[in-house]
Amino acid sequence: MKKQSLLKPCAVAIAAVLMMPAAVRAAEATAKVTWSQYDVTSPGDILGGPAGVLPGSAKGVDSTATVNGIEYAMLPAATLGLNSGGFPMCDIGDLSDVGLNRLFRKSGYGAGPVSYSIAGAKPGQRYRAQFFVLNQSWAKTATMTLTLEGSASPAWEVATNGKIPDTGRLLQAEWTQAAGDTTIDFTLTQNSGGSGVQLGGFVVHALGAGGADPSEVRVKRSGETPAQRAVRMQWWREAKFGMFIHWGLYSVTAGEWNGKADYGEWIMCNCKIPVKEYASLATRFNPVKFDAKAWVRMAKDAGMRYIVITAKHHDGFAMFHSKADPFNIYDATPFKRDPLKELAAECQKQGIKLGFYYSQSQDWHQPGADAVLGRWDPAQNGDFDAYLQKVVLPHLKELMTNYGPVSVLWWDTPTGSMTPERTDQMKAMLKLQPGIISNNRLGGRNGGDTQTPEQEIPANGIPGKDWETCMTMGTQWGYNKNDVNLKSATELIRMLIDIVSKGGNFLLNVGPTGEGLFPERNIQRLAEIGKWMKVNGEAIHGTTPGPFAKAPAWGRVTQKPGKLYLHVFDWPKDGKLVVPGLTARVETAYLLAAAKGAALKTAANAGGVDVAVPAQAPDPIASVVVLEIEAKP
Ligand code: H79
Repeated sequence: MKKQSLLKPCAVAIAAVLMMPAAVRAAEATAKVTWSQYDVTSPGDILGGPAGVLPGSAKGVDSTATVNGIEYAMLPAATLGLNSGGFPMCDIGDLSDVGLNRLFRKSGYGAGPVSYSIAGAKPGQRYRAQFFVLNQSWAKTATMTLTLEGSASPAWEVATNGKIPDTGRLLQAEWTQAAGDTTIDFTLTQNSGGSGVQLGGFVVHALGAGGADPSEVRVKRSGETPAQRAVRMQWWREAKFGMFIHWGLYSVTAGEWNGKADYGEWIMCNCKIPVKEYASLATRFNPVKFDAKAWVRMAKDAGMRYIVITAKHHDGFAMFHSKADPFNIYDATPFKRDPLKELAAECQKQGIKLGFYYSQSQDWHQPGADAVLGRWDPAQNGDFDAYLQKVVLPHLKELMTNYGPVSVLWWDTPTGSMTPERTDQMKAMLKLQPGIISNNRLGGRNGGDTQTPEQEIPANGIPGKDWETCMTMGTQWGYNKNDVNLKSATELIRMLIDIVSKGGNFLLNVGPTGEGLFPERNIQRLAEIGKWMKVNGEAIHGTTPGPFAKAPAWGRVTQKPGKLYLHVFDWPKDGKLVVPGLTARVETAYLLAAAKGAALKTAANAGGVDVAVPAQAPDPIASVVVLEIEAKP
């Protein structure tokens, strides 16, 4: 095989700062993987293309990034088979998707890993995967390890061994594809610490002998294309606002156990209630006041476009009629109804999407499942795989089969038991619902479709990702009669606006009672939100973040093509709403709350645009001023 001069000699000389021996996974077929770092001095270095062919020329370039003052070109979405200088070079997909992702969030569920899978690899072929460090300035610790792990045979695993490469450094791994293996799967993980690094420029090169036919070594990205993904995500991206419902056996306790208060849906664990004793709550669970039609109506009237309900929370109690296990609302309670069936039918009827929350790892009832704070009852001991086969997979199959269209699968609390072998089996069940959207909490090496900040709104959103803040009105998810200090409707509406202005969705929780009712305090807030949404929903649904890098002092901005929506929290006392930095020509301005004819005067100046507004805010919560602007050429 011809040695590739992928990097300029000088770069190679400066390079090889770290030559890391491959930490190869034991007991599997091994491939020698070299892992090295180089200084990057030109775009050609990054992408390996011969100078002047790619990506230095504009041909096929669809995005750029600047690192240390050098502009780098990113390969376009199309697979490239380029035969030059002896090796074809192939890109693994749309780099606007995979190339400039911020891979790791500072903490919590959003923190990596990111997986790639490539089909059509050639056994015996030598491959090289490359990426570069776009920005590590917010990686707070120098001991973070990045691991690039190949799941296909031969198994390989390379790590930076605690040293984070500097911004602008190129990292690469090389291996020979094993006999009979036509896929390349790899996963990049941040192992510990740090607040994140941004990586870019992923490419996989098939290294061939001189004159190799590119068609023979073409590497194609497998699975969904970014365009297909955009179609699948469309309803969710437009919906912006959904209802989370936490309802289960815990609701019967109303948050109290033996006089101890305040435990919501975690009461079984927090009070270490023995499995049998907790299960006996089922005899008292008879929520005859449950009314699917009313619940769906309340969500819709609040301006919500989807509902995600707990099919099974950590307590292991299935809120649907399962043939797989009797610990469910149909078989174990006097209720003898399947609320998820009723909800599914109502959601269909009223035209709102339905999704299921499912606690896949943690289950305090089933033997062998995990309990993140430790087991407290010997009845919980057992084998995880038995739990997986007997409970999780049958449950998922039922949920994906018996309830019509299921729009969301909301996993939670992934544990160390979420190995690729297990999560692959769970994910396979989702294939029964082709359009389904699943979150990033399955675990293993599954990134998921959506990021899930819990009880928080990321300061700057999560750029480049689909994300959804889930939040309670009070402090807990499951019904707790003592959880009475709720956010006000004003706070909740402003949070919704804030989230949407940053590109996210808001999944707002309701915890119904053991009788099947929404608590009055939740109903009241939903109604107030609905009142605001009825007037202003246009400024929420189907919008994207406003064009300004910084939110204006008076509120937030969302937009649709040709329209800016100014959500004003602090109404100007002098009747002049200043929109700093707006350069587009304003054609019309009006209050969303007023008849469309009532135009507001606008004046453009060097600093932006001033809008003359009435002295009184039309809505003390948030008044929306619409600016119809000239369409961008
Ligand atoms: O379903 C909701 C939560 O029950 C679930 N995710 C949302 C959507 C969740 N499970 N675990 N966690 C969130 C994080 C763990 C929180 C805990 Fe605790 C802190 C467990 C024990 C201490 C909160 C406080 C729950 C019990 C006491």
